[in-house]
Amino acid sequence: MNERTCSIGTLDDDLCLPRTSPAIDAGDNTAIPADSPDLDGDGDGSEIIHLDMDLLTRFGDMPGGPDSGVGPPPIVDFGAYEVQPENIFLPVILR
Ligand SMILES: [Ca+2]
Ligand SMILES: [Ca+2]
Ligand SMILES: [Ca+2]
Repeated sequence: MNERTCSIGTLDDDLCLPRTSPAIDAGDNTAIPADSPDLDGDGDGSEIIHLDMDLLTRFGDMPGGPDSGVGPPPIVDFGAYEVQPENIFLPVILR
């Protein structure tokens, strides 16, 4: 899996969030616009957009992280890209 390198502060940043960002799970679920361009191609342009700029889920939850946004979890992240649950770093414990 290609994982996006997330950094903020330089001109070549790609707007994704580092895993420590307070913007994760801090968006407003009620502010997601309608899927008028039908990004998911299901023929329904009246549903909310549930994909981010990478066409991955817009409603990912950072487990154990605060849900400081508006609405029930999973809460959208601020910005164009959602931190994806499968991309969340989990430490490996070796015996
Ligand atoms: Ca989220
Ligand atoms: Ca649609
Ligand atoms: Ca969370």
